[in-house]
Amino acid sequence: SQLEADLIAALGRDEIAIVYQPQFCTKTGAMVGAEALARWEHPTLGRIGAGAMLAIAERADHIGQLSRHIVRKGLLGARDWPLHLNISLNVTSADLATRDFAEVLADAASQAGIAPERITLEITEQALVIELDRSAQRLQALADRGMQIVLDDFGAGFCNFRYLTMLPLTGLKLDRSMIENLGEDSRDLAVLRGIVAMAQALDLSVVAEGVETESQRAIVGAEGCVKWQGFLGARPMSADELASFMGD
Ligand code: G
Ligand code: G
Ligand code: NA
Repeated sequence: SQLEADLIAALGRDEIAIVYQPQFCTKTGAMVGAEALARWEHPTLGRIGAGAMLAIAERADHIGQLSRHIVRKGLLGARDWPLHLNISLNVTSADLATRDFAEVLADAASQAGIAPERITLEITEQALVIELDRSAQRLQALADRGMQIVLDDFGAGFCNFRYLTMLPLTGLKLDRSMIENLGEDSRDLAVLRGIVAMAQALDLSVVAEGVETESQRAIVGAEGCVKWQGFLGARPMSADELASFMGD
């Protein structure tokens, strides 16, 4: 299709932009890192989000190439960050199916001068269902290099609790649907509490995403989430915008 051809051209023309959304420590309020999010600035259609872009790449059999591009660009854009800041990258099933993904990531990190310990990989359940054993092995190789591995969108989707013990995870990232009604619906608070207790028993740290209000921020902090991310703190922004955000 035209879109598939456009995407292949976009990789060469540098139309794939990476934006970064800051993450904050719930205890101190300090910025502790940012999540890299990819967007396609299509010359005529305008902005295409990561989900649609990845689906097009998958159809065109270019997902590996797109992922490598995003990982390299995302890490390079973080090369001048202060050393205490972490960078989160999103990982798909196609990435985990790629034999040399760990090398690609490690090479990109070393070129950007970013220690593996500063990298968090956010994996969605969708990324795992394909072949759980193989995904677990691939993630172990990345964990062995020192990267953090977080299960993304936790609490949405099918939520297979087996993943929690089968995978070399360091944390959970709560889906924003779990945060949305905190403060209004006491049942959501009960669910949050239960999940944080379970995570703590498993030695997993919990990140809350989609935090939009001060009340939500206060609750996730009080309930033991170590980091939060959301429009209350900052929207996703370009590397340049992030530099001035950090400078303020
Ligand atoms: O920012 P946006 O609304 O487009 O993000 C939608 C979803 O797409 C997010 O939940 C995120 O997990 C995913 N996503 C964003 N950027 C990337 C990326 O670079 N790679 C992958 N695999 N997923 C991404
Ligand atoms: O699941 P993941 O963390 O990859 O999702 C990131 C996506 O969530 C991005 O598209 C980002 O724009 C969006 N997002 C980030 N913070 C908020 C928020 O506070 N509210 C809403 N509605 N979306 C958010
Ligand atoms: Na994510």
